[in-house]
Amino acid sequence: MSRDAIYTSDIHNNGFSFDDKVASVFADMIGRSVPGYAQTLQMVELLAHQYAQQGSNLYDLGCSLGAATMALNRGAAGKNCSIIGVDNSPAMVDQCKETLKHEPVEIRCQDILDSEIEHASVVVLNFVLQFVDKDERLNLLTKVYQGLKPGGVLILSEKIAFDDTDENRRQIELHEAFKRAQGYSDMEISRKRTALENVLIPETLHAHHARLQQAGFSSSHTWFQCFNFSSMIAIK
Ligand code: GEK
Repeated sequence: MSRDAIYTSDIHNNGFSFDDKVASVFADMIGRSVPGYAQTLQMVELLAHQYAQQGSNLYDLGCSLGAATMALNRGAAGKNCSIIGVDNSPAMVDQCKETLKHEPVEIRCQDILDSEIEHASVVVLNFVLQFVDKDERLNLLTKVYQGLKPGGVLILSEKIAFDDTDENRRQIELHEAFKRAQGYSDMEISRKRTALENVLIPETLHAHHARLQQAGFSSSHTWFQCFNFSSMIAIK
């Protein structure tokens, strides 16, 4: 796995995009940046095992290099499901397709706002909705809801914000302490923070649960939180 050293230099000062450079170090980057990332993958596998319905479709929206796609594949083993990963970054999709070329999964290069969701029992948005324009988020969740079969689930993992300013600052400090403990320097942390401004827009857990309800989900709950990262499950 190549080590993420992108923000050790200041050449990446034009914001953040999922380009070749990011794709080539992505596995290391997300593992050292998102507290609990490995656990979300373990639980995607467990939740797929629990909720995948025989012969249905399972979607990993914003699949990057396919880590959650493969977790879905493992979890749904033996249920004759179709596993579909979707991402609109050509760099991510090229690398994902190459890595998973012998696996029984389909990887599509497509905007998740345009992708069809049908006959689904499990849909995953693992740290992806945060990159989608806020005005489009309800439409996307509504489409996911409509594409799910009764009893199907959405697993939604996000970086989150807090209404209380002090709490928000404390959680950001803890996240930055986590990144320092993972070997990122203060300079790298600060450059990445600037690059992600206006690109990654976190919302509160309350806002997420309210939107899930608005999209039609009969119930949703938070199953994981570590600092300002969280994962929810919503049931149709
Ligand atoms: C994982 N889920 O390893 N359409 C398609 N893809 C998109 C869109 C969009 N509109 N917006 C963003 N993406 C993965 C990690 S990373 C999270 C997901 C992170 C894609 C984008 O190209 C990138 O690959 C992914 O969403 C976000 O479990 O980098 O923090």
